[in-house]
Amino acid sequence: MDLSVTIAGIRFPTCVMNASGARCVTYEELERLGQSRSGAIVTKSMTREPRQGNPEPRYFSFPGGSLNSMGLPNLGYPAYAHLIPALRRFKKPIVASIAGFQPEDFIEGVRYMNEAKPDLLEINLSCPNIPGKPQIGYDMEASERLLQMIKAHTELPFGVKLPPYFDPVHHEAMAQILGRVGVSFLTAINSIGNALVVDPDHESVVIKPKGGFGGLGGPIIKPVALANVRAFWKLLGDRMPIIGTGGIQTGIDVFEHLLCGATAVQVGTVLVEEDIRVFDRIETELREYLDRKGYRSAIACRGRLKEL
Ligand code: RRO
Repeated sequence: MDLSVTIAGIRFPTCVMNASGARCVTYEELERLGQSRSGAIVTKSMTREPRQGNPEPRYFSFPGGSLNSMGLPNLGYPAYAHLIPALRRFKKPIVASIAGFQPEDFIEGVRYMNEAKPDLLEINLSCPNIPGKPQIGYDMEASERLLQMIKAHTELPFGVKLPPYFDPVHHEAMAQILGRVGVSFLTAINSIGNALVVDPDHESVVIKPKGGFGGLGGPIIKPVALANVRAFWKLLGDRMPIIGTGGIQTGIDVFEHLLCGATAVQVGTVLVEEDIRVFDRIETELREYLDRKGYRSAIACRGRLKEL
């Protein structure tokens, strides 16, 4: 069973990797991803300055999923630029996730990465948790301007991490932008922003930042994630690899993302909950399920979702 995939000319040994944010902030965490069965090492979204992130509690797990408002805790561009070369020894793709508060930040991050040479850049257009900073991906003009600027400043292949969209008009507008800019891949979806979980016993919100509003992840968001993967697949097809993320807990969940059109997938909430052994479990489950279905590779089922 071949679970390897290629995105923007980069070969991934398996199609299941960590989502940016999940156990990938520190050097130790990135090393552990290197040692694990993750198909890549994806960094936490990085910013110009190191950040502690938002006040705690800022992550809450509940039966349906997770709510987070981490607030971009990360080591900063220079630190990641310094440690990325040491991660090459794991012989799997390194994906650097770039964030920023203004376009110039992203350009600065790209400059650092031009030196550090990760395999791919994932431009985060969708962090929902910075007070007063809307998700760039919901502003089509700002997204295109930013991506064109990035294109002009790097030779590295780069993709975008998108927020969930809930109307076909927005999928179409973003697909056109991605085609015009010529990005190498898209990752869909980031957490569903500004959700609220209530603790009825304590008559309280469950996380501290932003009055309790945060990004929703985990099984509860899988249908929204699948819909976004499918919508972009139908618009872009073979022209743009899609990394599906949202609600993956099992090998069958991976299969569903692949059927909708994903080339690879990322796991966030389940990686936080289960730690890096989750990659072994999901890989085994995916192999068994594909085998039972008569598929010989992960890529063979891509996009093959039947419509009625
Ligand atoms: O750090 C965060 O609060 C965070 C980010 Br940058 C993101 O892109 N998505 C998310 O759910 N949390």
